[in-house]
Order: sequence, then structure tokens, then C-alpha cells
Amino acid sequence: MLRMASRVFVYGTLKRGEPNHHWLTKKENGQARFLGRGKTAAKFPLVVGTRYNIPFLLARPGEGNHIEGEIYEVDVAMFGKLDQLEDYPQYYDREEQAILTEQNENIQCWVYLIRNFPEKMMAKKLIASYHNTPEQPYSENYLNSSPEDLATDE
Ligand code: PCA
Repeated sequence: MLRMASRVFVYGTLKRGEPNHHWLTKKENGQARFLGRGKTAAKFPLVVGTRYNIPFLLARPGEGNHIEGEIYEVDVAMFGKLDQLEDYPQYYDREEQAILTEQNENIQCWVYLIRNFPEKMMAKKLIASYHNTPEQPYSENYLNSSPEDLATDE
């Protein structure tokens, strides 16, 4: 166990093989330990939005799918880095959600989600699992994205 550890469930660009995974492996960021794959116990809408093609889990439980992702135990330093990446709490918010592990255990993990989103986002394709693709590539310029882009989904 890491000292002062938190559990985080990641469903987007932080997953293995996705464009921001290096944040979790960079030693200078702190420590992260992969605990396994999991999925949200509740259904959520997961969409890809804005011109940056950013994955957004929308804070509307009960709609969409059980979202697939990965569970990490992170120390305080790493959790701070992830908050910085997600621009918490200006862009993403986060909350603890029940996650089902592959062993069918139900554990509480922090999940980054979007609380204020334009209603038209609900009309997008609701996916169960995020993967960055050449057809809809995650933009290298994601750090330029602001809550205003989210508000307009542009
Ligand atoms: N990064 C976080 C939230 C969305 C994103 O791209 C994650 O992977 O869970």
C-alpha cells in the first residue's frame, strides 16, 4: 500500500495505450500502481467531445453504459498531477463512484467527470469504452482546451 493512497478509476486518455498514460508512469509525478481493470457499477454517458476529441464521462448516472476502465492506486503527488491534467475543478470535477473489479468486488474509486455540459452532448454516441483512433484523434493541443469549448462542444 502506498502512503496516503487514493484509488482512481480511469476510463479515457489515462488508460494503458492511450495518449495521456505517460502521466501515470512518469516517476517525477509520484507513484501509481495498477490494481486491475474494472467497470462502473452504474451506467454513465461517455462521449467524445470538442474539436480536441476529449473523452467526457457525463454526470448523469443511469444513462448510457457501464464504463470500462482501469483502477490505479495513486499517492498524493500523483493525484495532484492528475488533478492538474484534468484542470480539476474548473474543467473536470471528480467524485467517488462504485467500481466493479474483474473479481466482482465493488470498490469506491475517484472518477473524473463533467458536471456542466451542454444538453446536446447527450445526443452523441454513448460509448462503453474509450479508445483513441486516427478517425477521431485526441488532439496534441488538449492543454489549450477550456471549459468554454466544453460548453459549446466545439
Ligand atoms: N482522462 C481521465 C478523464 C478523461 C481523460 O481523458 C481518464 O482517463 O479517466
